[in-house]
Formats: sequence, C-alpha cells, structure tokens
Amino acid sequence: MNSVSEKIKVDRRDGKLGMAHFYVAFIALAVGGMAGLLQVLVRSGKFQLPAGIGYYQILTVHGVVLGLVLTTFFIMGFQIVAVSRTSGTLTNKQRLAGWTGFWIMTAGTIMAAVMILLNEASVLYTFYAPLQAHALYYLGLTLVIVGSWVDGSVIIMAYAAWRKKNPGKPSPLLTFMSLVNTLMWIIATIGVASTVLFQLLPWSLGLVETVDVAISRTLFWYFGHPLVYFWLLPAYMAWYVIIPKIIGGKIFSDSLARLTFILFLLFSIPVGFHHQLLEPGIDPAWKFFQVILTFMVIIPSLMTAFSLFATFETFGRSKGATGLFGWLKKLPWGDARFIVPFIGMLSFIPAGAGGIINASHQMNQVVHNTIWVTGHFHLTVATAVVLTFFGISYWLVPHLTGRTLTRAMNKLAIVQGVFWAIGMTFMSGAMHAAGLLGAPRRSAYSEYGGAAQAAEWIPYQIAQAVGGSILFLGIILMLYIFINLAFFAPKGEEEFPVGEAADKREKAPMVLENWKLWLGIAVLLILFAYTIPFMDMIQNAPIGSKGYKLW
Ligand code: HEM
Ligand SMILES: [Cu+2]
Repeated sequence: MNSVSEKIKVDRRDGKLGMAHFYVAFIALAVGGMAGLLQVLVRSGKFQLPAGIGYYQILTVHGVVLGLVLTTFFIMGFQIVAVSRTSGTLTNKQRLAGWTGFWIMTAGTIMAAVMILLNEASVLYTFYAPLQAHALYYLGLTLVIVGSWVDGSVIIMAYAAWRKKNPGKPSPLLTFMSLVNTLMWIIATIGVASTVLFQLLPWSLGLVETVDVAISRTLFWYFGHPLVYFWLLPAYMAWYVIIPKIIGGKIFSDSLARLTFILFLLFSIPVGFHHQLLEPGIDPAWKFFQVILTFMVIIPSLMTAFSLFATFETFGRSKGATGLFGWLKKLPWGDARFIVPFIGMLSFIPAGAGGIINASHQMNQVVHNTIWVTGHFHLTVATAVVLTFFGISYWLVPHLTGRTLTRAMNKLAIVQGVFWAIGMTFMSGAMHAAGLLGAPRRSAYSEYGGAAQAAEWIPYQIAQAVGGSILFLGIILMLYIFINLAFFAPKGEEEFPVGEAADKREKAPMVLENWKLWLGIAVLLILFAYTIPFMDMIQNAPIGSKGYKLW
C-alpha cells in the first residue's frame, strides 16, 4: 500500500449495503440501551416496570438486540466494506448476495422482535431449554443465522476471486481477517442452527413432546463461545490494521497478526464446556480438556496486546519520545478515532483477567450465574468491542455517506467515550463486587425475604443504576453522532484508514492461507473435544423435558 491507498474509496453501491447494516445496528442500540436503563433502575429497587411488563421480557429485548442484532449487523456490514476497500469493489453478484443476506437477517430480526414484544418469547437471548418460546421466535433467529451465512458468502466469494487474480500473493490483511472471522462464524453457527432446527422448533410446534436439555445446551455453547470471538475479531481488525494508520504509525507485523487470527480459528470453538462447568451429565475429564483449550486462547490474546503496544511505542519513539513511557505522550489523544477504541483496549485488560477466572473450574463455582458474569461481559463485548465499533463508525459512516467528522463531532465523540468509561467503571465494578457477594444475575429486584446477605447487595445495585444511567447518556450521544454523520454532517472526504506493515519487505507466509490445513485442524480439534461427550449424552439420555413458560 502507498499514499494512493489513502484516496481509495469504498464504492458507493457497496457503501449503501454497509450502511443498511449499520442502520439496523444503531436502531438496535437505541432499543437495547433503553432496556438496559430500565434493568438497572428495576434492580436498584427504586423503580417498577409499568403496565405489567415483565422483567424477563425487557431482559430478552436487551440481550437479543444488543448481543445478537447490533453485533451481527455491525460486523457483517463492516467486514463487507473492509473487503470491498482492500480487495476491490464487489461484483454485482456478490452485492446481490449481500442484499439478500441483509434482508433475510432483517426479516428474521423483525419476526423475533414481534414475538418478544407480544410476550411470547421471554426466554432470554440464550433461549435455554426447557424454557419454551413461540415457534416464530426460533424461526426468526434461524433466519438471522441463514442470512448471515448468505452475507458471509460475499466475503468468501470476494476472497476467492482476489486469490485467483493474484496467484502466489498473500491476500490483503483486512480481507484475510474478515475471511477467518466468517469461517469461524459458519462453523460455529452450525451448532446453534442444529439445536434450533432439529430440537427447539419441532418441540415448540408440538411435533415432539420433549427436548433433551443437555444436548440443546451443549449445541448452544458450541456456538456461544466462538460467538464472543466473532464479536471480538472485528475489533482486533481495527486494533491491528486501522489504529496504526490513524496514529500515523505502522503495523508491527503483518504475519503475526495473521497467525493470531488463525489461532483464534483453532481455539475458539472446541471450548464450549467452560460455560457448562456446573452442568451435570458431562464427564469432568472433558470439561478439564476444554478448559485447557480455552486457556490456549490466552496466547493470541497476549500476542495482540504485545503487537499493539509495540506499534504505539515504535511510533512514539519515531517522534522523538524518550524514557520508559515518553511515547505515551505522542499518541493522538485528541482524536476520537483513536481514543475511543483505546479505552476499549484498556478495558480488555481487566476483562481478560476476569475471563481467566470464569474459565477456571474451581473459581467458576464462586461466580457462576452471579452478576459478576454480567460485569465481565459488559467489559468485553459492551466496552472493548462496542467502543471499538463506535470508534470505527466515527470515520466509516462519513466515509460511506460522503461526509466528514467535524471538530465539534470529534469532541462530542470523545465525551461519549469518557461517559462510557465512567459509566462502565461504576456499573461493571458494582456488578463484579455484588457477584462476589453472591448476587444472582438475571433477576429483578428482591430482598429475598429480608435475608441479611441480600441486604449487602443493595448499595452495589444503586451504584449499578448510577453507572447504567451514565452509560445510557453515552448511548444517546452515540446515536446523535451517528445520525449527524449519516444525514447532516458537511459533505467531504473522510479517509478509510488502512495501515501498512512496519517492514515493507515482509511477505506473509503462504501457509497461513492454506485453508485445507487450518480448517482440517479446527475440525479435528472439534471432533476430539466433542465426540465422546456427545455420545455419552445420547447414550445416557434422560426422558427429556416438556416445555415451560414461566413468565
Ligand atoms: C446503557 C447501557 C447498558 C446498560 C445500562 C446495561 C445493563 C445491563 C444489566 C443490568 C444486565 C443484567 C440484568 C440481569 O441479569 O438481571 C445486562 C445484561 C446484558 N447486557 Fe447490558 N447494559 C448496557 C449495554 C449493553 C451493551 C452495549 C451490550 C452488548 C453489546 C449489552 C449486552 C448485554 C447482554 C448480552 C446481557 C445478558 C442478558 C441475559 O442475561 O440474558 N449490554 N445489561
Ligand atoms: Cu466462553
């Protein structure tokens, strides 16, 4: 890449496809943010939901629209435009596939949303059996998944076309990364699609009486863990490739970035049991094995931290910084495109440490199903990932709409990031603390019959409400900036920053693009981690459970 690349614009037609995804994502943010606010208010004990609205209905809205809809739509839109930017404008066929995928996902989202609003599906975003939702809720979620496969096919097709045109060359880094995330997503979603199609749908339609709960949950978590890496990898794309360009530095190493992504592909999937450590019916030996694989993910995570800070330090020193930390001062602290994702990166430090606690079999018993867990993933997905997505939006939305991020909006965007940091420190901190004292997650306010232990949680629940309200203000700011960048900001050119490797001669080893090899290893690991426990579950299957509607 050279200075010409700075002028490369995403084709308007591809830009429209990307923006369509972003509109849905930001509508989801508005709806989900509102639900989040209501939750913290209810849990403070000072507020009750009006008009007979149930807590679980609100919580289902929040989990589904933020955890599933916002993330999937933003990621699909971002990856498609990133591929268009780095591998060239999509063909008409690819773009048509993109629109088809988008509309299938949107139809599914509307279907699921209507069912939640009608209070026919208050089963939370994990839809754990034996809770039973209306069949249309499951069908809607199926459509979201199928649509995402069609969307993913755009990336696979564009990658294949690029490789064909450029034999023997490593693919552009952002395209490579989008492809890895798409492949991981497709392998992972087979699990959740299987339980929904073959277990939950027939059961909710009354075609079968009972459901095998252990198998359903295992298929869910086969998907549920890679889901969190599907959220995270696009943030890593921005950290590895885009942030270096924004600060005016270089990518520390192109090959290392690719290797990191391959390691995530291998170690993200065969680890679902770390969410089922307290589940009966799974032999502890297999839980132990999957926990070991889980800990393997620490390696690419630390590789990422190393690369990023190497980029920052190298850049600072190239600007004449001296001393151990002098380079910190050289970073562009006034640029929202940098500082907002940077806050996200910082939050990933305590988030990662918390994750290691969650995945440890013994410590998991202390925090399992407490609100500690909620505190954990509001640092990972709701801060590290979401703030990076916001940071991307600040330049990507105007890039796609032919507008610019004004200085006033840049300032507001920084305020937004600061609100998020403060709000989340209170909310997530309180959640972690209350969780350690035993406060359950997924529960409205209760004094538990005046129990002394429950009284200990109340101060934290108040702090949680304060933090959550500040976060809500952050969401309002973000929505205001998004609407400005999409419709009102002055016309102009906003750069789509794509970094280049520090060493121009570096050519990534082609073995990293050998998909037969990597997918082969991924499948072997999955088979190894899951075959025997699955056989155990099927051979020792209980009679199964009828459906429950507890709301
Ligand atoms: C205004 C900002 C937010 C507030 C106040 C908030 C608040 C909350 C609270 C209090 C809970 C737990 C409720 C309970 O277990 O009883 C929760 C759960 C959750 N939140 Fe948030 N949150 C916010 C933003 C986000 C964002 C941006 C995301 C993701 C991108 C997110 C994803 C989730 C998920 C997936 C759950 C789990 C739902 C479940 O247990 O079924 N939240 N949130
Ligand atoms: Cu996990």
